Amino acid sequence: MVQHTPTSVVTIDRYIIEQERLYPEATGELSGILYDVALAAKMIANKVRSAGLADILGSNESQNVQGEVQAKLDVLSNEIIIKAMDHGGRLCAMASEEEPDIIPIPDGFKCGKYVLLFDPLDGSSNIDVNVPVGTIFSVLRKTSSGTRGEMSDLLQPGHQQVAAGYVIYGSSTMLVYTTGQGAHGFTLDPSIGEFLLSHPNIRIPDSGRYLSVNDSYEQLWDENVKTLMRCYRGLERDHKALSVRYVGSLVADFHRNLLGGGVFAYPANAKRKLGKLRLLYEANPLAFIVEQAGGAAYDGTRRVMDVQPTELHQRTPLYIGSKREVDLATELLSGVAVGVGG
Ligand code: AHM
Ligand code: MG
Repeated sequence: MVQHTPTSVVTIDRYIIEQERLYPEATGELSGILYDVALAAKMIANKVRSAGLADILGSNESQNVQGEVQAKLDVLSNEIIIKAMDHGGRLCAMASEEEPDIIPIPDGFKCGKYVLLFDPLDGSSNIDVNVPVGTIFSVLRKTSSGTRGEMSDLLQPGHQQVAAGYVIYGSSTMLVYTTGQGAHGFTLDPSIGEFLLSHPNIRIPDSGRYLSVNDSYEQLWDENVKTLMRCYRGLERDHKALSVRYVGSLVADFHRNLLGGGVFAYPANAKRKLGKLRLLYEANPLAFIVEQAGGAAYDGTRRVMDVQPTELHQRTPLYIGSKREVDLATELLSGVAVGVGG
């Protein structure tokens, strides 16, 4: 890995090229995908920033595949990403949280050797109240033999990801990505329209400071989950009491815990047997990032990135963040001790 100090000015384009040069066999296709994602992120950031001015707040009449009302910015962000990515010749298919089926590369455009999965605007129910939202993406290598991408290319376990990342549209816009060589963060300098390296080689603290969970579901949790949450709150096992912080916007909750240490949990509950979050668009990409930063992600029975997906919009319970906190979840929910819990 090329080392940079936080004071050297490094654009995301330069950083991606430097990483690519470490692999003489690289064709540049993956780098091209990352450039295009960064461009789409800048376009979405611009829309999010001007949302209150441009009369694009509020919800559209259509519903997405999960039957949730789509905010207008969801639809716009979805279109921006598809248009930024479908003609580059590097992808053979895409899938989006906002689309029911596989998104093919239009006829006439070259198909490449990767697929892209994305949640164009996560947490969009928060847009109207000015809370940070985000984009999450995952890149996998095509495994099928034809030219066009197939469902099997999209339904791969998370450990097969070649790149993943997220963009947070907050007080500043940040893009964090990994290609398996650490997790690196870039902050958008709006005056020059460039993502600049601001957080090289992010490391999540081993133990947590924050607990992010929507405990209005507590009555619906099973006893093991309730015990885990009591530990996180310092009420059992002499566990340090974590501070509760819950935005309800996954990227914002995850980002804070990644930098400050902590755990985000969206457990299964009696009404949502698989939780709420999507394995392919949300859990897997963030799991790749967190593991690269020294943390962990667990689904209540196994490592998130080991789950073999069976459908595009599959949901999963999620415990993600600092290693010790996620190890404790693993121990209490599966009964197998994997680390020091207290
Ligand atoms: P979305 O993809 O429809 O925006 O839903 C996902 C969001 C996450 O950002 C957040 O962590 C979660 O839903 C919050 O759910 P809840 O309101 O049940 O706590
Ligand atoms: Mg989402």
